[in-house]
Amino acid sequence: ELDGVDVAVSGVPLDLATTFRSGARLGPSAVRAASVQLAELHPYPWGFNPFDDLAVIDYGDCWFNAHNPLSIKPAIIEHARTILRSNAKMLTFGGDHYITYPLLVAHAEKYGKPLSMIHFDAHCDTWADDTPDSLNHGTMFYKAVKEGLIDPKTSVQVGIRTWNDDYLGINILDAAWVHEHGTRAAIERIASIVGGRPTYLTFDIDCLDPAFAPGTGTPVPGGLTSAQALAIVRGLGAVNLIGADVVEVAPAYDQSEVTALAAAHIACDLLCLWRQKKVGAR
Ligand code: 5AB
Ligand code: MN
Ligand code: MN
Ligand code: MN
Repeated sequence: ELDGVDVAVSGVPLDLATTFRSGARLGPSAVRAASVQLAELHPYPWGFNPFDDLAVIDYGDCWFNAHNPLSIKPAIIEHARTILRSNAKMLTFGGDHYITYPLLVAHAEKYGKPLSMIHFDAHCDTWADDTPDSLNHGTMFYKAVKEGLIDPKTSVQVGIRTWNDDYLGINILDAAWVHEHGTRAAIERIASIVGGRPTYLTFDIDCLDPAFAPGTGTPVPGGLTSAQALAIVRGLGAVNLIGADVVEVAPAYDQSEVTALAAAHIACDLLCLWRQKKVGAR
């Protein structure tokens, strides 16, 4: 069914009660709505439209029984397996950041574990959690390291500005580091950490400063500007990007809709990276 498709976009409108304010279920539809403009424009500053060269389909949303928390993880894994059985790359919109954990399970099955990871976030999401079926959105990468889904030494977290504990050994380029050293240095560090290994990219919109992304459940001041985040993502052409997600958009907190617009631009730039891999830089 997905023969010839380069990228399958899907949404996971998961909205868990593990955060202090909810609303991420409306993220996928808000990002899709904002991206409609991008599909029609030649996005600045690439000078081409990625949709001209890439076969992109919207696979729709992954549905699960929200009343049965135990069904959520298997539903997301099954959804991802269906897409990854073809050679399509997944670009997934959240939804609560928890979704990245089952997505990593499915990508590690397809590409072999451990994967490398580039993780944009205000938070490390590595709090210790040995509860087998926990759906907490702050503990996924603890589980992912413990279960060997990702290799901490060849993974990196970008934009961090909350208390964290580096006991898992994941590299951290915190927001202050990016402000001090700039995006060019960040791109070089990231590329040298992940090398040419199969790399999953997860973009929690709260890596951006609340001035640029107020529409999220857990905003933290001092974050990246949207220009910095876009510059870094655009600079990742050398990375072997096997899949990506953009999560935690909660549009209800943002009357201006800039949050969904920033998320859509990040998503469009990820498509541009895949387009570059397919047809070469122009
Ligand atoms: B995110 C906080 N501990 O539980 C909580 O947004 C933050 O996926 C968790 O990075 C942040 O709400 C999780 C205060
Ligand atoms: Mn976060
Ligand atoms: Mn997160
Ligand atoms: Mn959050």
